[in-house]
Amino acid sequence: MGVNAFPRPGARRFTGRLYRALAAATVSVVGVVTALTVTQPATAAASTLAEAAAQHNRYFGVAIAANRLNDSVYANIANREFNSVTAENEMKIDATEPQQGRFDFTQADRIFNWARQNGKQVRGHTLAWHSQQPQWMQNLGGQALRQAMINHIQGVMAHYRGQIPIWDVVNEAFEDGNSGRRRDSNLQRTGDDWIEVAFRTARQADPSAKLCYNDYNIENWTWAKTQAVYNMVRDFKARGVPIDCVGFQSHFNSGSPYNSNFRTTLQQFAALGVDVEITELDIEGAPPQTFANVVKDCLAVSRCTGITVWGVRDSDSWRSNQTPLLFDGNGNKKQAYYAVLDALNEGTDDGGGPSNPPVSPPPGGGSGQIRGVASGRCIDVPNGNTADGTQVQLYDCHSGSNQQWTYTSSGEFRIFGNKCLDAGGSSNGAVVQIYSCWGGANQKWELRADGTIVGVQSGLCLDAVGGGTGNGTRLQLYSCWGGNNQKWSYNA
Ligand code: 9MR
Repeated sequence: MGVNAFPRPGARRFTGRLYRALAAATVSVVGVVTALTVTQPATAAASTLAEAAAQHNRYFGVAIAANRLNDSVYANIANREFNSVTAENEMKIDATEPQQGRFDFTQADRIFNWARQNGKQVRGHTLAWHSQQPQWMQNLGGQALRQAMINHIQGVMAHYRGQIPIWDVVNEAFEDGNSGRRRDSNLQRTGDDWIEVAFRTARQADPSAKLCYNDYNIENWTWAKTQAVYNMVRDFKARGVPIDCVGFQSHFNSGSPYNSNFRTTLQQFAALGVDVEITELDIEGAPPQTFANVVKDCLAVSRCTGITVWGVRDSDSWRSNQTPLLFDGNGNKKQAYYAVLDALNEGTDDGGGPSNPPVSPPPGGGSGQIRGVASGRCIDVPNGNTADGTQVQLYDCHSGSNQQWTYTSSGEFRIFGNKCLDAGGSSNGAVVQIYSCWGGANQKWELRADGTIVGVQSGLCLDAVGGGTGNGTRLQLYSCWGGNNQKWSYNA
């Protein structure tokens, strides 16, 4: 049982902004202080989103509206910064088949050709959807609608066969809220199997295309909708229904906020054997840190193949009043842009991976202590009390069973056999206690490479209250901020 502290974060990396600041500082004192040296990064930081993402073999894309391509500010930014393009509306059903059996690719081709001329990949969006159906389709039902859906998929994919490498085949087929059910729609009423029929049809229509299911409100691992889509994908993989990828739209706002368990979601889906993509990213108010977190989540998951933001400038957004994008209405780079660029450049300077990936000690690898970095003390169940609701504390490390925790393959910390480290809430200050194990997300924890232990339900860090280090200090959940009272080593 050798002590096995989490890997230390690597040597401080110069992120783009820090590097720029240091470089500027050097210039301002040149000739005065000659001893000051700045270590040059091995690889120069990339200066556009596409280049920075390409260093990780990811694409960085944007939703494009055909009627804005004549706006030179818009087109210049789109061309300079992005290497993947999604048609915001032009490849949808109402645009491509306005009358039954009569396809029209005028607007779709404007975007496709612009992307082609500028060397960009196109993500196809979207073939089967309850929304933006032309009137004739809205009026159909039953077998006629099922056949119309099949014809539509075949017609659109035939036009772009071999030329659009990724398609959103089915969009938004699940209900919001806690039901975990399919969304009611005319397509759903043709029978539960409509989704798999769509995927099988798409595979036949263009065997070279990667086929995605795309949805929103499936980013938070604890949400019923997320679990429902996960179960569908698992079932499809088990039964051989052709599905290659899941698109997480990632329209984050106050009603659907980003949660750091997004990384868990991406990992869990990827573990089913599909790629994952962030397909329509925008965030209310464009908080730089949240944008950076989303980027880091994608970089932490090897099957996360790319990120698309849903528009160029705030003024182009479907939610322009929320100013949720990376460029302001004048086309200036926002703080969120620099946060994204820095997050993409981080970890490439020294050839290293993402800065704070989860680590997984071998499950079933025995029990061990969880020792606080600030305190040197261990997480302890007071007096070996096995009652549900007993709050844990810091205490001098010893070999007693009330400090022996087993990290399981499902992410629990077990003690006394069937008790789990349990969060008694999901916001700052929530108590941390032991409770009978029941499989809940409040009993699951992610170990991060920087030594933090993050609650899967809350996305918050396991924290010694008030930065306390003494015997008897209680533990709680608290926003992760990098302090040593939130860092731990686990020696199982
Ligand atoms: O951004 C699109 C907006 O211009 C359209 O009016 C709207 C119509 O439904 O669709 C928007 O794009 C949606 C995307 O196709 C699917 N996910 C949600 C997007 C935002 O509504």
